[in-house]
Amino acid sequence: MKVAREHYRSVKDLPADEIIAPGSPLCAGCGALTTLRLFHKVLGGNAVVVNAAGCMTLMATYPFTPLRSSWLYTTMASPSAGAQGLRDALDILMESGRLPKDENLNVLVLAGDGSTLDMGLSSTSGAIHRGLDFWYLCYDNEAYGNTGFQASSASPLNSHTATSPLGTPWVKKDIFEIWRSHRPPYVATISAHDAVDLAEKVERARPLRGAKLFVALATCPPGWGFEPAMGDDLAKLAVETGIWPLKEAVEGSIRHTFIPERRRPVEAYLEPQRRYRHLFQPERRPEAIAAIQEAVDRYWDATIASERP
Ligand SMILES: Cc1ncc(C[n+]2csc(CCOP(=O)(O)OP(=O)(O)O)c2C)c(N)n1
Ligand code: SF4
Repeated sequence: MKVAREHYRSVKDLPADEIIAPGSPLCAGCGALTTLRLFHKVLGGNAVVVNAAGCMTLMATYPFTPLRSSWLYTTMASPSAGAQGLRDALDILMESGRLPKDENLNVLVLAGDGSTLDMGLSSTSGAIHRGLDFWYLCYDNEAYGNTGFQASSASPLNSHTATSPLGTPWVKKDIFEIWRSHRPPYVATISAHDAVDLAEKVERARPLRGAKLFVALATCPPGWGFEPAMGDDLAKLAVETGIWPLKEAVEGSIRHTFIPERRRPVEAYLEPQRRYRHLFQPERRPEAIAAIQEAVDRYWDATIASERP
């Protein structure tokens, strides 16, 4: 079940304008880059990106950049503090008449899960609490990608990372709920696989003043261990197995924008990825696979009970 589309009926309705030119130093098949490309074209070029150190930082290595918008680089812990400085500066310039109001910019934080869920959480918590008017796009590749794929608190249960070679023993932190508990106007999960859902969410958030979070599952060929051409298949499987729910919370009230009618077994998503190979080889570990399936089933049982009429 999909919610009714309000702004875009199909991908053909998305803006044709590209804010990011082809060619970048990122890996072939980088899901984070596809997400940023889609997100930015819907948001529009009138934005300044505040980027926490991570893979996306390679997009702005002077003097080369594929971006048409402006860019501020910050430490991993401080993109939301950087966003506050930029928002204040833009507001002061407009109030004093030095910046025409129609040249106002959207302030967009762009950060990985390591920055978002771990190092930068404190400054972001403060920014949401202060009601800072900004956009936040977290590309969640489920580890510290840029430095060799070490575990972050977004790394999923039983997944291999450089620092959890036998499988991550912890459950992924729920950044959607952490943000929601701060009562910002808008929080959403998105997937580059469903560009129309992504675009619809940007439009629903656009009129809202305050902090607006978008968390995207970002397929990562070298970190997850798959051929770059398979990226969209995996993103689709993440949604169809129910591992990556598509949802939003407007002023705190949650709804799922897609409820899979018949969820595929999680194995369909896990098995093609090298980071889960130890669950299938040299011998199958049914209890570890079942733990992942049970968590997904529990989530959807509760969701369906609360959201289905
Ligand atoms: C305080 C601090 N520790 C370590 C680093 C080194 N470092 C640069 S990028 C990066 C990984 C960032 O991970 P994430 O935020 O998940 O983004 P990704 O690399 O996956 O794009 C690290 C650890 C740093 N810049 N700052
Ligand atoms: S390591 Fe992963 S997130 Fe980083 S650029 Fe490569 S594909 Fe993208």
